[in-house]
Amino acid sequence: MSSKSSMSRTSAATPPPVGLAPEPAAASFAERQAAHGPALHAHLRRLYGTHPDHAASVARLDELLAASHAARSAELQALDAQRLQDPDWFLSPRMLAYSAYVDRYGGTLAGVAQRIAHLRELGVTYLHLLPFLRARPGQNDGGFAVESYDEIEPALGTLDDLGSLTRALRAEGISLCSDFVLNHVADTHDWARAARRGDPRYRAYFHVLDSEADVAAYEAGLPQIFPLTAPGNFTYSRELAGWVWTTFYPYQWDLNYANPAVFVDIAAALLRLANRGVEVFRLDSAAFLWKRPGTPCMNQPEAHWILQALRCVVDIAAPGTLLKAEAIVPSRELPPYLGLPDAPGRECHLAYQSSVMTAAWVALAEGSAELLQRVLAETPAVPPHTGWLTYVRCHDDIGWNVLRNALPPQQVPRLAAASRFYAGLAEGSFARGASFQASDANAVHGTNGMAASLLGYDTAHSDAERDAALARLLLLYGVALSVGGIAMVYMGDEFALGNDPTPPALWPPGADGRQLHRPALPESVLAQAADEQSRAGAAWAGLRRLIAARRSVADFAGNVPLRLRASGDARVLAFQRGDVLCLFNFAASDCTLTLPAAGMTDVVSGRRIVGRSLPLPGYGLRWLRGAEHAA
Ligand code: OTU
Repeated sequence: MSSKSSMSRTSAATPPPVGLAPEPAAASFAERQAAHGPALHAHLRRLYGTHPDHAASVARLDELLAASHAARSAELQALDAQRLQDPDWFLSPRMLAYSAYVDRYGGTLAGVAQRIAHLRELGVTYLHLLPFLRARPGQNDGGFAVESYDEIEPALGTLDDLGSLTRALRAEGISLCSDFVLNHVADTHDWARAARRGDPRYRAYFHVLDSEADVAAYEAGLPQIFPLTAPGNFTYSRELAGWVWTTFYPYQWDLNYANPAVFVDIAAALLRLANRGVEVFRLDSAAFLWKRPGTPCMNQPEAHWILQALRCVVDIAAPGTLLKAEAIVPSRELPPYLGLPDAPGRECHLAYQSSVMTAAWVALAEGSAELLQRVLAETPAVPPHTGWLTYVRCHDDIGWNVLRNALPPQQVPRLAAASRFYAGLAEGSFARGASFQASDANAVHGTNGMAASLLGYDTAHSDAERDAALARLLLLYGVALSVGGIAMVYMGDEFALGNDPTPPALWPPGADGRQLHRPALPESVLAQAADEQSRAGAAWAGLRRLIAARRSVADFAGNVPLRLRASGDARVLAFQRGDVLCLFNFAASDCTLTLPAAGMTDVVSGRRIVGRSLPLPGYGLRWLRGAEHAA
């Protein structure tokens, strides 16, 4: 990647803050410790300074960092050195993420390795595999109830398989991203078992409330993540004679990060996985790490300090490693996960851009770019050496509530309308999704469904309708690929794979509505890729054309700022990245735009546009070079 001009523009605009660690550079362990140790110790002091175990846990952590660095393979240390020289390596427009469940994609970890050719053809450089560590038997929230951070789920393979897979991926230039479920453990994890046995040391790993009055006091301020399938945030345990904090399912016990031993044990678990070759950690439920009475117990300052401390940990002991925040939170709360104003860029390297993703779905339901444009206008530029993870769909529902505060109160019903639209309940809806955790059709919670099913593939009965569904799929992926950051393809979307056809009665035990968008990707679908006449082949070809074009545009690097442009048409979103003007028509109807300059070049087709008038078909997108001359 060579976007020198844009990179210098970014760093010129954002001078490094005073008093923080210097810009990373290839450094020895001792130098890294000298650079990041003071910040790490400062974070631990403000989190745990008054805790009786503070000094001992700092000493334990320092030892752990040295031991972990010493145990790191030569290959991984070489990778660390390379990345320290190029801290923007992951912001290149060549980066492309792919997210899949191991069993749904390749059956096992070894099976995933068999599909590397497919990843290579798509252009993937970052593979996010959903939880593959040993999970609680029976119900386990798709693996998000982890029983051991040091074992692989037996049905998926072994630690050796993980090692082989990471090496095979690395040889192809693909980084493995693993979920790191750090907010909670399974109720069958050794720590939870010890707590239940009455060991006070491990009881202190969890939040155990003594009285129903305490529970009620907390509940008053708390949101409910699964109000229908797991109401409330606490679960009574007879063995503990108290109420355990369980934000998600009752078998997912929230860890108590007010206890420094929890922080050190979690940091140790993360470093062991990093030394096994995991290059990126998806920090699950990062917003929930700190509890404070009278608040929603999300996005608390201490949660950010914990993440900043973890960042110091990887910067010292495994500096080639990336941290990605999974914080599905209101737009305003999201930017701090890339660094608070007093420490820009010193938290996670990446964060899910859930506001833009959700607003793009609203835009499509409304046939208007208005809300998406507003969200983009309110999104600050990312700090140096950080970027967004941009996406269309993932393994979770589309959670409408992240946009609640982006709308004036009287306009919140727009979210309910979008939810109804994608559940196929609105007049003229092409979607076949389902509402998630909503008690009635007007409630605003989430929407489930594969992109293809939400975008009209299941309701298309003519070629024109099938073309429209494909255009919508490419429109949303076009936004994710050009808005800035690492774009992620959710498994199956590259083939316009629809909802899981398995009847709910046959879903895994305890599966909730999100199972709808967790289908398997059979070999037969991959085999259709070459046939552009097929549904799978047409999506594959269209998406690969966009991905290839994106790769050729240096201005699509994650550190090139986005500038909104007025399109002159409410249906059309317009923004500029460097020299490239990006246009997206969210309505079914065609329109004609006036371009800022004559002679612009279409990045995808390579064609030159004659004059300044551009017809943009319904659901059409254009990436046009030559905007800088006009600016
Ligand atoms: C995360 O998600 C995971 O992505 C979910 O798959 C897990 O169920 C959950 O944590 C518990 O581990 O709020 O910010 O669909 O958006 O549960 C974290 C709801 C989360 C998810 C929500 C979520």
